[in-house]
Amino acid sequence: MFKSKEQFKEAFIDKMQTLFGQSLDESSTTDKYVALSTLLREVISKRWYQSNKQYRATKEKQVYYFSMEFLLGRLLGSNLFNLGLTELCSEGLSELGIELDQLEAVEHDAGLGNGGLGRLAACFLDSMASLQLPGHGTGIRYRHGMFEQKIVDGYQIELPDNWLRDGYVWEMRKADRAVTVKFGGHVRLEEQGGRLIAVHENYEPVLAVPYDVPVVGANCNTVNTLRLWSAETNHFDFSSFSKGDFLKAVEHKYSLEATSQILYPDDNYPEGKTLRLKQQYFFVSAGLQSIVRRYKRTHGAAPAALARIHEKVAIHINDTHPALAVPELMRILMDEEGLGWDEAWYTTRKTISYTNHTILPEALEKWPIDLVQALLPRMYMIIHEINERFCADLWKKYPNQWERIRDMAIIGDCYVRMANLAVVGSHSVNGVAAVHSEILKKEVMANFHQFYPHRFNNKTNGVTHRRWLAKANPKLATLITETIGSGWLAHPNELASLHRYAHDPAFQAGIKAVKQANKEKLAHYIQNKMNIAVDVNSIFDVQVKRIHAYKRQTLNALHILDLYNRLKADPNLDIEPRTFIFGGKSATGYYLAKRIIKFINTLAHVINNDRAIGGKIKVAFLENYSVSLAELIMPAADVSEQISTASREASGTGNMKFMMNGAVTIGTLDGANIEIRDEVGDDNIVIFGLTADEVLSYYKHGGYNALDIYHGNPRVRTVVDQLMNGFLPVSPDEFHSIHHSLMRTNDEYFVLKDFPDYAAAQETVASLYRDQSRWQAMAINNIAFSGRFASDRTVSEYAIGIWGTKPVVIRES
Ligand code: NBG
Repeated sequence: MFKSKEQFKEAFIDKMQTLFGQSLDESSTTDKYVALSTLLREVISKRWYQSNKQYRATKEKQVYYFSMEFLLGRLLGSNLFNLGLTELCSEGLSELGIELDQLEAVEHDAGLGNGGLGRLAACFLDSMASLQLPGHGTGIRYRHGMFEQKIVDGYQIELPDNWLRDGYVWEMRKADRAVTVKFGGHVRLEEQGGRLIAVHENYEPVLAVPYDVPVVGANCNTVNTLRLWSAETNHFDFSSFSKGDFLKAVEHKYSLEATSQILYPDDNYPEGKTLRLKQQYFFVSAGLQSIVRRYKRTHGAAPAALARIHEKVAIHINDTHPALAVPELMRILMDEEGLGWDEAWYTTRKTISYTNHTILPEALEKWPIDLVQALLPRMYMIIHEINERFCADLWKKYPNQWERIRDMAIIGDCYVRMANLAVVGSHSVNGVAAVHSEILKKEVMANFHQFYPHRFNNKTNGVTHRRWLAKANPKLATLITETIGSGWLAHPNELASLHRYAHDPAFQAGIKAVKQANKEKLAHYIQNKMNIAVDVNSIFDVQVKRIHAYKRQTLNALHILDLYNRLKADPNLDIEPRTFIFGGKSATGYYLAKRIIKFINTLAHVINNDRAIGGKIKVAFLENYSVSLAELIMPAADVSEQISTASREASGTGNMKFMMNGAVTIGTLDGANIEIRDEVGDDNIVIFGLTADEVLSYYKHGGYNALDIYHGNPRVRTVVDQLMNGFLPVSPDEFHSIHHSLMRTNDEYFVLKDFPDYAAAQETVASLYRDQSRWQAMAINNIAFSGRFASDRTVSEYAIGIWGTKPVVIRES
C-alpha cells in the first residue's frame, strides 16, 4: 500500500512507463485509467492471495452466491473507496494535473444484469467482503451485457453493449481451472458392482473458463472472488475444415460459445428460450464442479467427506435462475462421488438456500419437459426422481388431496416448475421484504408453507451505503461526518443520530446546499445531453427503474398530463415548479412498456415546448439508465416515486438509495416502502393508494370496474381520452395499447383506481415542499433512518440466519 502521496505518484508514473512505455504527457485518459487500475490491482492481488490462503488454512465455511446477474457498474471508484485510497490518490493525481473523476468515467459499466435483482447481488458482494465473510459470487461472463438504450424520436432503440471492447482490467482469466459442461446426448443406467451408474454418451461438451474478479472489502484486508464463467471450446470441426467448409467449422465453434454471449434483457419476465436454459445449466454446473473440486482439496475426497459438504459450503440461489443447482449437486455427489440417493439428498438440501424475488405469475420460471429432457437428460432424470419421492411424501400426509399435490408437484402440465424445485431442494426460502415474505407464505406458496413451516423466512433487502451514499454523494458524506463523526461508515445505524439535527437551521441549510449542488450537476447533464433547460429551484421528482406495467410509470405520466391540463386551463395556477425525471429500459419484446416510453417522451415534447405554461413543469426522460447514471441521479432527487401496484413489487431497492440521499418518498404500501414508512414515521413519507390486501382481494374477486372511475371522475376521463383523441402529436393508434390496458383489460394494475389518491398525494408533496424548513427536516429524517437499509444489515442476517458463516479476519499480507 502507498504510505504517502509521493510514493503513490512515483508508482503511478512508473506503471505508465512499464505498461505503455510512455510518459504521463504522452498518455491518453484511457491509458491513465488503465495504469491506475493496474496499480490498484496489484495491491488488491496481494490481499486476494492472502484471503484465499487463510480460507484454505482456517477451513471456515464458504458461501457461494449463485446469480445469473451481477450488475457491478464501475469498479475503480468503489475499489479506491474500499481500500481507503480515494483521498490520497485523488490528491496525488491532481498534483500531476489529472482529475480522478475523469479517469473513473473511462471505465465501461459492467452491466451484467437487468435491474434490482442484479444490483442486489452486486451490493451483497460488497457487503460480504466488508463484513469479512468468506462469500463469493458465481455467475456468467456475458460478452454483451445489458443493451445500450438510445431514444430516437421518443422511441427506445437498443444497441449492443460492448463493455469488453477495451479489455477489462479487473478480471483474471484462469484457463487452468476450466471445466467441461455436458449438453444433450443420452444417459444410460448401467449396473457396476451392485450399483446403478449413469453413463452419459454422445453429449456436446462446452468448456467453461472462469474469469475471476476481486471483490474488495472496506476497511479490512478481505478480498473475495466473483467467478464469472465464459463458454469456450477447444473442439474445432477439423473434418469440415479440411473438406474446405471453413464456414461450417467456424459456425460450430460459435454455436458452442454462444452460451455466454448475451444477457437476456428481461426483468421480471423470463423468456422461455432454449439458450437461457443452457446458460442456467452452464454456470450452475461449472460453478458446482469448481466448488466441489476446491472442497475436496481442503477437506478430503472420500465419499464420507463429501456427505458433509454442507458443513463447509453454503450455496445460495438468487431467484430460481440457478435452481438446477439442486439436481446438479445431486448428480455430482451421486455420479461422480459415489454417494447414495439419501445421503446426497440430505446434504444437497442442507447446502442450498433460495431467495424468491417475485410473485408476478408471468415471472415464475417453468421449462417444457421435452426441452429439459433433450438438453439436459441427466438433470431431467434426477428432477423426475425428486418429484416422485416428494409426491409420495405428500400423498402420505395428504391422502387423496389431488388438488394440493398437483399444485405442489415439481413437474406438472408438461413443465418443470423451477420455484417448486427450489423450495423442495433447499433448507431455507426467503422473501425480500416483510410484506412479500408474508404473501409468499399466505398466498403464492401457502401449501409449501404448511408442509414446511420452518423453511420460510424474510430478509429485507438493503443496498451498500458505501457506493450509494459515501461514494455517490461525497458532499453529503462529508457533511454527515462533520456533524456526527465517521462512525456511520462502519455502522450505518449511527446515521440515526442525525435525527437530532432535523430541525437545526444550520444543518438544514447545509443539507439544502448539498442537494442544490447535486441538482445543478444533474441539470448540467440534462442540458448537455438532451438540450433541456431545467429549473434547479424546481422540485426534482424522479422515477427511475425498469419500465413495467406493474411499476406504473403510466400513473405518473397521466398525472403529469392532468397537471398540464390544469395549467393550460389556468396559466396562473399557483403550483410548485417541478421537473419530472424518468429513466429506465424496457425489455426488447415488451410492446406496452415501449409505448410507455414513447408516451413519456411525447409528454416531454409537448410540455417542454409550450411557452404558455411558463416553464412551471418540465419532463425529461434520461436515456440509458445504468448504475453510473443512477449515481448521478440519486443524490439530486427531491422526490422518490415508488408507486407500484401494492403487492406486486417484491421489495424495491431504488427506494432505499433515494432515501439515503435525502429524497422524500411518494409511494404505495408495497415492498420495502412499508418498512421505510415504519422507520421514518408517517410524517416523513407520503403514502397513497390501495393496500396489498385490498389489491389481492380484488384479484380474487375478478378485479374492479375501471369504467366506474372513468365515468365518475372528469379529470381521469380527460387524460384517458387524450391518449387517443388526437390531443398528442402522434398517430392515432400510437397509444392504443396503453388505452387498452386501462379500459379494455380492466386496468389490471389499478392505475385509474389509484389516480385520485395519487393526485391528492402529489398536492401534499407540493405543499410540504413549500414549507422548506419542514421539507429539510423530512429529508434529514430520511437519511437518519436509512441505516436499516444498508446491505451490511441484510447480509449479516443471511450469514447468521441462513448460511451459518462467520467472519475470517484476514491478516495483512
Ligand atoms: C426484483 C423485484 C424487486 C426487488 C429485486 C431484488 C426480479 C425477479 N425481482 O422488487 O422486482 O427489489 O428483485 O430483490 O427481478
